[in-house]
Amino acid sequence: MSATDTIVAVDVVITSPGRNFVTLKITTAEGLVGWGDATLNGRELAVASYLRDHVAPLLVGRDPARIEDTWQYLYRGAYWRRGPVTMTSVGAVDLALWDIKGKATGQPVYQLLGGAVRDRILTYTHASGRDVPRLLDAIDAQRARGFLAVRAQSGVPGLGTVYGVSESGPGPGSGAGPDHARAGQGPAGRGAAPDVEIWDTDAYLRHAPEMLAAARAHVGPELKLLHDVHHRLTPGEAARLGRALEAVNLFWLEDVTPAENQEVLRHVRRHTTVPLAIGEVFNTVWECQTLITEQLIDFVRTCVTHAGGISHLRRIAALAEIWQVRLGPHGPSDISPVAMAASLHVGLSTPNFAIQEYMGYEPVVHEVFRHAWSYEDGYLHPGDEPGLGIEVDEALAARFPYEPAYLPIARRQDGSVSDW
Ligand code: KDG
Ligand code: MG
Repeated sequence: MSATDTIVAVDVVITSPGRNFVTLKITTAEGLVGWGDATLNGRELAVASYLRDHVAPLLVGRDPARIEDTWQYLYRGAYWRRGPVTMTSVGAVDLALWDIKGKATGQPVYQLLGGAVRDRILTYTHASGRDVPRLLDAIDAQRARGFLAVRAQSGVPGLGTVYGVSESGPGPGSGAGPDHARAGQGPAGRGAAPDVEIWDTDAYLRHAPEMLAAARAHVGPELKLLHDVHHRLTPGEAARLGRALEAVNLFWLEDVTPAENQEVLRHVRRHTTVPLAIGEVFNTVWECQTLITEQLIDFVRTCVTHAGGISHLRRIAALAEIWQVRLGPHGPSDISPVAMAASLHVGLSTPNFAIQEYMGYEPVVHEVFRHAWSYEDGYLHPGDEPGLGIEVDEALAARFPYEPAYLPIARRQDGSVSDW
């Protein structure tokens, strides 16, 4: 890429190899191609339209080397800013431009971010079961794949399907090796409308401490155990749950409350020392500001795609570092391997990066998105290919057309809608 290279094409690739992914492709006059992930689970086409209709025309003719200026242009330059659709779009452009800069300089992106500060990145995966015995089997299956940290979720007695719990336990992917670890929760339900799940907080609060104590007794003291509440509790309920879980020695308890109200975490913090992780639905540093600067959380979970790309995740990391908050970015199977690559380049080069979520992908997803990143013995590494280290097989991607899909909705026993 010379000083005069320009962006000549901006394309959006939508593919659905088992689940929907939106991918941004930026091409330069000198033939460099950069890839960015723009997947927003259940709202995919909104991001695709934002990129195609409102961003692509602005990028053609711009200098691809000006990553920060382009970020400022798309974020500060826009009157309507923030929000998941906008920030996922900005994130996709940012990833693609870092990919181009890496390819132009022949360097993996982590080298451009200051170089490695660690040799490999600790990862956690998911284990779940309809009941506790099935959960314990699922945890064993993930330990057999080498994972050193596992998120444990189970069904709740008296309730039907519970979000984040795979009906089939570890599933047929078990034999495929850790790099093909099967998703612990399926794709967003395909169909014209979201599935409805019934939620009962009291039943969950009776069950969760028992379930996690059983998991700890089963695995012994060393395995890192995590648990995700998916924003379902009030601050009082969250504080009680945190206290009840202290003996389990969790690595983290995630998303205890809907965190629009960052201040409510003060109450939770006053009553429990359980480590807290929040942030996968946040899109900017401002949404984490109180949580970080008042040390109300231990881990910030912002995703490299949904929080404005590598450039913005690094700013969140820098603020968090001052306050001894560490990063544990979102990495479910509904962000693509392109986002996983970007998160790992940040992870290798960021001192306060603690752990990367890795749910795994179906084998066909690894074929559509060929990647230099790899998994081994509980750790991930971004690889040393120039840029993000991603090649997208566009012909294969074209064989899997988009299908409408939604995350489920939770209703309480009385029929009212529960918080996510
Ligand atoms: O699209 C939503 C999922 O990515 C999310 O619910 C998964 O909570 C999740 C997690 O921690 O991976
Ligand atoms: Mg979560």
